[in-house]
Amino acid sequence: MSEETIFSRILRGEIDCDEIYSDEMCLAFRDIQPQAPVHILVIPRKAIPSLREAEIQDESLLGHLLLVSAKIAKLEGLNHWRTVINSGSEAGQTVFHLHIHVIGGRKLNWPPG
Ligand code: DGP
Repeated sequence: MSEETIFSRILRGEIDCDEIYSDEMCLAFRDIQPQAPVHILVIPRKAIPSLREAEIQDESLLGHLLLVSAKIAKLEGLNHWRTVINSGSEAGQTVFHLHIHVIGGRKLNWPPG
């Protein structure tokens, strides 16, 4: 059982978002605190708290999220980008509804902080 998050409220339309893409499995919208010129979040409609809680039955959903991430990056005109999934607060996760960050539009350094 996962806890209610701000992303559940966005999925229900209770909080506005700058929507980029939507289908039966996921929603994508611009991050409210962008870290780069393009910063989009791809979230499943299913409320999985983080990748730690993902299970084998989520396999096709996780693949779908990655493919949607790449489709969106290309639609945004990106030739290179970074996809990030933070798992756990020490890794930088603040919203406990699994999400993929799609970040691009500038040079991205490695290693990350
Ligand atoms: P993370 O730190 O990996 O859990 O990423 C959560 C991201 O969610 C963070 O970059 C900010 C973004 N965020 C938090 N609340 C909202 C919101 O209400 N709307 C939008 N568009 N983004 C949000």
